[in-house]
Amino acid sequence: MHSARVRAFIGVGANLGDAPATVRRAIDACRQLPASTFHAASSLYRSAPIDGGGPHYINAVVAIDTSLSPTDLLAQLQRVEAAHGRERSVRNAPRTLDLDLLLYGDLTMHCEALTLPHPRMHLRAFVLLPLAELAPAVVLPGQGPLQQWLERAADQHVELLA
Ligand code: PH2
Ligand code: MG
Ligand code: MG
Repeated sequence: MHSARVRAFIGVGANLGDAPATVRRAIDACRQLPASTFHAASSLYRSAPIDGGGPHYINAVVAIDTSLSPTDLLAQLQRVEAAHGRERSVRNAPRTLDLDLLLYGDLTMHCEALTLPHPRMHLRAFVLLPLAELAPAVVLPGQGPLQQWLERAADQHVELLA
């Protein structure tokens, strides 16, 4: 059976415990997602928390090709978060692992469980910089070219991990 594959981008973030190790393990977990093929992972980046507290974050972006629906993919990402000890408390609380579905092809959708593109991704250099490594020419559906948002976020300090 042939099912259509969609390029999806996943934001990976962690700011508790050994965050670089957690992000690397999460990237590996993305290689194992069902009905999906791993495409690429960005470098790791370090930045201060935005709209939240706690230690600095480590962030990365992963690209996969998937035949999972957006909501099935989200459920898989939440399963990986839970397997890495994520506890959901208040919004933007420090987290051992955060996996955000950023883009699902050029789909836009808005429901209680999932908004695509991720509603704040275009404002956050810690998402835009790693995404630009993988897809420099991508246009964020409904929001415009990634490069345009990257320029606007140029004042946010994000450090490339060696
Ligand atoms: N994630 C948040 C809130 N703030 N700040 C940084 N630097 N990196 C994140 O991944 C992050 C954040 C909510 O998910
Ligand atoms: Mg999240
Ligand atoms: Mg997040």
